[in-house]
Amino acid sequence: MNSTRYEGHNGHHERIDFLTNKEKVSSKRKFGILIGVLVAFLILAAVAAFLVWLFVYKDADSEASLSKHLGPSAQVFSGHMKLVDVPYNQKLENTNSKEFEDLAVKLEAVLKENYKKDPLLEKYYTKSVVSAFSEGVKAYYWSQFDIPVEDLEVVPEFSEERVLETLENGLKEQRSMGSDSDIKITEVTASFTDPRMVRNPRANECFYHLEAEEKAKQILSPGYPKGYPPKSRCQWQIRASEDKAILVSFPFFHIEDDCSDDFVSIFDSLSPDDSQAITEKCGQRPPSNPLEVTSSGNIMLINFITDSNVQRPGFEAMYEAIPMSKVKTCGGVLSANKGVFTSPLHPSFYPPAVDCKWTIKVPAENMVRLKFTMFRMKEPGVDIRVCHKDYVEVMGTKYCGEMSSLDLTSSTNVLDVSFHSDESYTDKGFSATYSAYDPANPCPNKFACASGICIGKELQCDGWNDCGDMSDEMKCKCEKDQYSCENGLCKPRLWVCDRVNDCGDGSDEKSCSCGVNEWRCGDGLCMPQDVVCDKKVDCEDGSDEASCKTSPGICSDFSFKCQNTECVNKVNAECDRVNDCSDNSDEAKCDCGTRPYKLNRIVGGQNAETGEWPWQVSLHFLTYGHVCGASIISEKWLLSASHCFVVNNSPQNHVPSNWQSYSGMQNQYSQDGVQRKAVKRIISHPDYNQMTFDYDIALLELSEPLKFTNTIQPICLPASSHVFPAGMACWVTGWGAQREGGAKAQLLQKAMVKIINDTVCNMVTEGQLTSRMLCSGFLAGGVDACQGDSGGPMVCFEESGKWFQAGIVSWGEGCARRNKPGVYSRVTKLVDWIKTETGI
Ligand code: 4AZ
Repeated sequence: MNSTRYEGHNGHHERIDFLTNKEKVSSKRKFGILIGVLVAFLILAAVAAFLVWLFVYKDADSEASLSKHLGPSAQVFSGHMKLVDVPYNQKLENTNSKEFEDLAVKLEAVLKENYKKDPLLEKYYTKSVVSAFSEGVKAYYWSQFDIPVEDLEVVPEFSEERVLETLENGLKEQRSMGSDSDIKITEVTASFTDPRMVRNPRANECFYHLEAEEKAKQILSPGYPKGYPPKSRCQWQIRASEDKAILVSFPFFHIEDDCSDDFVSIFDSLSPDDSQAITEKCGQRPPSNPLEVTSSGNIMLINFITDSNVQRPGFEAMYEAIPMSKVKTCGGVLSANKGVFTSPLHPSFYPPAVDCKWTIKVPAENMVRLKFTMFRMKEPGVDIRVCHKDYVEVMGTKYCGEMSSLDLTSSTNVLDVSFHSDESYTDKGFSATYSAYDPANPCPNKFACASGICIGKELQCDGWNDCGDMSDEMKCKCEKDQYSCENGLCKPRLWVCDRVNDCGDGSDEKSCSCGVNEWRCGDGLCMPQDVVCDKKVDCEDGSDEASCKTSPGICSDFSFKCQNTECVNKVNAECDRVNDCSDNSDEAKCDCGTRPYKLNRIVGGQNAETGEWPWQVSLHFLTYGHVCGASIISEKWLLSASHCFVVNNSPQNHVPSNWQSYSGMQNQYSQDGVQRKAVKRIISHPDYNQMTFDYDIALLELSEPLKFTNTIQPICLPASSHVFPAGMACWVTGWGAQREGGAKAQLLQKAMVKIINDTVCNMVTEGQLTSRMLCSGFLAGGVDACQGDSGGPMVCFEESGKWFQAGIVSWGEGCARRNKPGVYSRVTKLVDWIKTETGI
């Protein structure tokens, strides 16, 4: 084959004649290979074409007319135009009618003409579609522009303002010069719109034209309740007769948690026009907080958009026509001595575009006390200091956003309260109570706080801030058992030198230094100086031995013990990012106590943020739902309280299969990011005492390991030598009752509690404290763990940048009572048992 080449023009038969036998065989094989390669290539091309079809074309919007055009650079604007001199004809509501077609074509031409006047818009303009008409005569439209990827830098110039300005200029021109078109437009809106929300008016798939009537009718999301399909694009256009508004309520609502993936958006228009959006919602709503929205006119548009990832059950909605008077009538004169008033339709969302004014008029010699018991007027992009959109105005101040309470008092006997809602985004609004009071005697038989509220007389000068503004604790003459703070407050003597700044000016903690030859223990007690570093623990918290410079290898109870039996005489040496042990065992197993999520630093209220306490676990028992808390200490082990599992007359509590653990949970009604694991084994501490709650600790082994994520992480266990000093601020978390005897919380709650010194703790618990317990909270009451928080963690942040678990919620007398702090199992005293049982 080397030297023989065929150079003639004949077919390959000729060539074969020149070949040897061996070459003949090899040539046949080559021909076979060539055919094989060709076939393989064809198959590959077919597969590639199929994949392109599957991912590019099939995945795009199913409406063929749009999917061809909406590339990554498609920019869509939607809005409405108000027409004059066009008689409204019911047939315009039928998108298949000739009337619809004729008028739509004319308007689409007008839009095109207008865009042509701006070279930038003309360049990228693709098309305009009139999607609906409504009484008034309003035409709803959308316009699409396609910007090639290479021109994307010009996008900043290509703005909503530019589109609107072009359309408005078109209107002005038409007005001043007259136009050949027989259509006059008096008003136009245009706002940037998510391309997924625009529809061809004649598309059938998941597109509904509905008529609201007095009798409520139902809407279901596709696939409800089994689950909506991926990439759903649904739209419901709802109309009512001209004198009616539309009320839509959602008895069931559960879609994905992230609104950038799946969402329901509702408009006070037939266009998905952001300037007329009522609301956009995602996630799951409990039955106690249903979504209920109202239109300001007789039209409404609901959009349902989903991505291809997570699918949830969807929603059920009811729509009905309600009298316009119910929506538009509000405000008035309130002349009773007390009363209640609310934003329109509260607790449903108030309608867009309403203004109300209430004038509260009480007898001439009286004044008005006004209390908002619920206040929620939140809107995207609003600065709550300015409240330029929806607001309540009282005595010249505008209020908006979300407030847990707002108390106001008038300066005369008349108080005006105004409510304003603009065209876009509404919320639940407010509920307020008012009452008349006599300024000469504002609180008959009660104490009047500076804020105007009244409290029981016995609460004045008792050391507790009952008014909330301290006014009940000012100018007090202190009793014998009270300490007189420098700022004039009186505090129980018990609180002096407890390392908690009870006075607020630090005076109760200032003169706590001990004598010249004395050492002050962590709990405030004074000891002779020579107890320090005598290798004997004299202070209860070990502070006299904790920071001693002893020769390496010499150990005290408060030294950190390295794996190689060396001792480190340094407070809290473990996981502090400094290698103290020669075998570095103090920095081993330190993948714990951190939270991956960047959290919003400005947190109001007590609801925890997602990922804020990633070691928190909810334990569900049989069909009771949440019963106890727990914490993650490794992939397979949870830490909780024994009293959750050892219950008199209830052997069921000790059966592992009766429990389910939920990690990564924040909302009891939402499973997003949650890992549910069955419990394989429950190990209660053998010395747990049901009478005294001593050794109230249990370990749960999971049936399969957790996968750590942004919202699921283990907490650090402290070494037995770890010191959590009195006064240290720590956090307790759980879904327990929000007040004594109250209901369990739906959202994870957090509370800051301070470690209380053992002497005080033992006193206030009337001697019930054992060395396996510690107190945390506030002797003043008000902040505490409660029923349902049991087993959950109390954690403290160390300078090393890690969170350590100091306690397990165990018991207490009631919840948040004065002088009755929460009692926790002391983890440092039980950590050796934890390590022995789990091997972690
Ligand atoms: C309980 O019943 C409980 N105030 C837990 C904690 C506290 C009280 C009761 C502390 O699980």
